[in-house]
Amino acid sequence: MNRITQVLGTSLLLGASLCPWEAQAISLDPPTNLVYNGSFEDIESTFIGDSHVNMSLLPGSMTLPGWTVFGAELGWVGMGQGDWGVDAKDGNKLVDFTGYHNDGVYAGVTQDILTDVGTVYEVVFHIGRGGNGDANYAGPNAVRAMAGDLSGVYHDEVFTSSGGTSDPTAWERFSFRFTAQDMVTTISFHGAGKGGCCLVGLDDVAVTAVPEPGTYALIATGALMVGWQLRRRPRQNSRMI
Ligand SMILES: [Ca+2]
Ligand SMILES: [Ca+2]
Repeated sequence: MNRITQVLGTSLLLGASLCPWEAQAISLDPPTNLVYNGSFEDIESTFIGDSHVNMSLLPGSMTLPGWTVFGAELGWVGMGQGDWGVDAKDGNKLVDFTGYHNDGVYAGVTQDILTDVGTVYEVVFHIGRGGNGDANYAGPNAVRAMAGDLSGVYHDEVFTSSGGTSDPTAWERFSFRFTAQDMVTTISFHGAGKGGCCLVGLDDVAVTAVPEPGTYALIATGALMVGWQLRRRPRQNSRMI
């Protein structure tokens, strides 16, 4: 074990023995994604693809793990032999709000997540277009995103991707924030516009708690504690000799 590892270990132990805010000060864990299956993957082996590696899901369906379909038929799109050439942003599956119907009536997906009242959360998601080589896949595409609870909607916004060439698949990142007002928050996304006929893609959704401003100061305090330990240790050792 080198000295930096030893000191870090000492500091972490020190943090564990101190009060909660001091322990938090040296915790550098990445924020937890509160969305279950934000990548729309086949994590429970429920996907049954057709000849286009697509699974058509009707409103009310809960076949896609973590999500409930609403509004219209949804395409749960996979990648593989016979697919439409649309590449997922993450993993190998995505959802298409135009489904097979492609008629301008859009599907949506919704999920309830556990939240802390008063905490600010950031929602990050990706809108997809293209991948087929057909201009009908080129976008621009629009997705309406909402967050709220039984008492109302906190956030309601339409996000529009850019258009462009239809191949390869292009994914654009969007985000918004909301302050939770209940212990359960419902997030939902549905199609709101499309260039061409055939695809309004969504993939790679994440909801994470936004650290309070004071947390950054605490993290800096933790770093200073580690630095102080590194500087102090040689003098301690020299006294022992
Ligand atoms: Ca995915
Ligand atoms: Ca479609």
